[in-house]
Amino acid sequence: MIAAEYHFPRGFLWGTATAAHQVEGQNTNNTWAEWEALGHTRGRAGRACDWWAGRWKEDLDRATEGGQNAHRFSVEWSRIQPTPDQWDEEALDHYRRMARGMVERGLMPLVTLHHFTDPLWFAEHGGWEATDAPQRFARFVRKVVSALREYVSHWVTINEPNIYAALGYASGEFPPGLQDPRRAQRVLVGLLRAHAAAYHAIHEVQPEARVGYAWHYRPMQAARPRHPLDRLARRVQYNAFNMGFPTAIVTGVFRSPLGRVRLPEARGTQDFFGLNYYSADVIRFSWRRRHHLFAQRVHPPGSDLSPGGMIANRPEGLFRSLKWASQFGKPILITENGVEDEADGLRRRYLAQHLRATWQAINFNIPVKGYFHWTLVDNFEWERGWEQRFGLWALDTTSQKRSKRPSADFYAEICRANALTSEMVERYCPEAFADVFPAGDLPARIDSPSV
Ligand code: IFM
Repeated sequence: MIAAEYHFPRGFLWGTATAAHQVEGQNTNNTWAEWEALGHTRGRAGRACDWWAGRWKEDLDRATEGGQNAHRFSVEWSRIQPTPDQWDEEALDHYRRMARGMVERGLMPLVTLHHFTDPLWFAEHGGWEATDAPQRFARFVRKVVSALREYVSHWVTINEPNIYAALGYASGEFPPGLQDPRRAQRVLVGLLRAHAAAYHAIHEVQPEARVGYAWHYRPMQAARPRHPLDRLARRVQYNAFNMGFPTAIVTGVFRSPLGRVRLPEARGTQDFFGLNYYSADVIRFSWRRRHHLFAQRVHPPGSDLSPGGMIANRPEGLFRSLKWASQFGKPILITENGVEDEADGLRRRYLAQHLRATWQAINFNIPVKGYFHWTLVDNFEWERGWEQRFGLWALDTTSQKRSKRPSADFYAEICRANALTSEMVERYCPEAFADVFPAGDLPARIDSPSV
């Protein structure tokens, strides 16, 4: 018997999110293939989930059977434009077939145009620091949108520009492996210009399109709330990581600790807000962290941590993130949320708690229109290689066999019911029941009145 339920609005989008390089396999012509070959990652993408060879079909069948009605995926620039003067129509056809395959399966496609990988020729030409990078990206975007517009109306221009710039140019874990905050800021400005150029290009080709970018937001607190250096480090880190890019999209001015850049072409280039939320941070000042603006990020004390220790399960952080995102006045899509958890011991309660936070936000009139879980099947996790498993389905990379984790069934029930119920939580993650359905807020059981 259902005692209580959190019901989502009609038409809510339920999906999973993937990215080309993480699932396709056989990518050889981009910066990540090169980075892996140089030995900077724990293992290589290899065949990944074998989507390029056609396994996207069976995985999308899994998504549909799992009650989902949307899917976020990305196209690989280096396949579509292998050299500056060459378009690979076969590759474009592949993505057309995929987008059509989604529509036929009842999944609304949400397409990301850039998700961390750059074609080698583009990187050799100066990457996002080159003055003509926005035009080059817009040319590619025009080509893709013209090819897919029959099936796709929602576009994410760039995934997590802040992660791309911070990890590639400040901490050095992503290619090109630099530790230069000044260049990280320059890259972020390049990505802003590219986003703006892509936004305008998409609307030229498809005026009715809905366009956004996917932003990785981290709520942050000072480790010692009264300590002036912790507070300063937190403020600098918060503004640099969370605020510069989204604010510039509203004002047309990018402000960073290193200066101010005017970008009038970026103003108003957003039809929805794409939010990627995983975890929250506590910030401590550290003299040793010059490349990180003197900030040491740690998990909030006492957090429920993922097995690899990367993610702190802080669902209230999602509520705060949604509240923060609502200031931009646009519909919000949760474009990513999930946890690395091979044994599936944490994922079910993480999911229940984060969906409760989402429901709460909706009830505060925050316009959340969809939720895309990261991810459908275990995929290649960048510098962490195959060590982290984010999938609702587990993947054996040798045999390509998929095995369903209990979370896949849980998520399927939620998607089908368009609701999270107390009965589901009791079955899938009883340890989180009191948190997800607090006795003080709702009766644990409401008995039907006898008639
Ligand atoms: O796998 C990544 C994804 O590519 C971008 N956002 C975070 C995910 C989990 O690490």
